[in-house]
Amino acid sequence: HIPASSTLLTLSLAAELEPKRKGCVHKGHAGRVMCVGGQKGMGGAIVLSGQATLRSGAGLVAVLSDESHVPALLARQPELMTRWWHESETIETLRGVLAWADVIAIGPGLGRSAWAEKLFDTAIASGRPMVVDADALNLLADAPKHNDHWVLTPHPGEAANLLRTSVIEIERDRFSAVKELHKRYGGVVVLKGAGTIVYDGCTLSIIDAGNPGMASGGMGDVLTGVIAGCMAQMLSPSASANFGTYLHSYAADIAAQEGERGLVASDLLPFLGKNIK
Ligand code: NPW
Ligand code: AMP
Ligand code: MG
Repeated sequence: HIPASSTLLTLSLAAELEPKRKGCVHKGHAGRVMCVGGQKGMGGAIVLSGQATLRSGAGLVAVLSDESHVPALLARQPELMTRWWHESETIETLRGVLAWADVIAIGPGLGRSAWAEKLFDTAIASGRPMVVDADALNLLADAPKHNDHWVLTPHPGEAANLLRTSVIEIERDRFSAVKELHKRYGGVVVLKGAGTIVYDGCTLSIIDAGNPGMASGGMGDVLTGVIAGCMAQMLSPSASANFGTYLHSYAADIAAQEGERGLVASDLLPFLGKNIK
């Protein structure tokens, strides 16, 4: 059942949240985002997040990943900057790398190794606004924390892990699940899947866009970047989660106009810059 207090986030409501670019803006004003993730074998996930962050309007984007991914990343998107950190280096060095960012997006392809844990703990300690996704959500489930400055983007599997329950229980009552996630972990929660919902502790939005073609690998990694790109442009975590989630589905609907079959996450990238208004 749909709670009476929920809002259907339609095209016209999303357009009101759309970030505006001033004529005199420069790249430093449009925000610096560090996308953190991509253990060996998972480089594609964090490349997609980095590309989506750029395409949603952030001024400068860096990807902090396994060093082995740098050549592929630069070949794919030379506008991205590259960073890496080895476990043999100090946490002080890592702090310095992360200090560059206005916003951190963490989790896609991150894994759950000791390297991943150090990246996650140091990102949290930086106090920066964050988008927390994928493996970073699983690390959060292992050591729960509450924070008002993050956006959490679980799919039902990650939500079940965060609430120590099953995917079936999450899907049985998604509205209660998103509220419980907010209560336990704080911030703004985007519960993904067919019928994505966003809860900021006050308003519960149902995203009125998206299609089944989105059920393919890498789609959530793009969403992480879109929300981080919105946060970098000075949207609040709530506005970033609502507008970013709508924009992601809106781009997917345009990309699927000729058919949903075979839609892949990178197909969304050219449409993330399209004005909604
Ligand atoms: P079941 O049992 O299949 O029905 P995982 P992941 C459930 C990276 N990637 N509705 C699902 O349920 C990511 O960034 C890298 C219902 C299962 O229990 C992560 O770091 C790519 N249930 C890492 O891989 C491209 C749903 O969740 C569990 C659901 C693992 O992420 C791919 C599976 O979740 C990927 O993005 C839904 N809508 N969605 C790359 N190119 O480098 C999920 N579930 O084990 O966290 O697996 O989401 O693939
Ligand atoms: P992830 O599982 O992290 O890759 O995220 C998948 C993304 O695709 C999320 O934004 C989901 O909401 C979206 N998605 C997956 N399946 C569907 C579907 N059947 N209808 C609409 N959106 C979907
Ligand atoms: Mg994902």
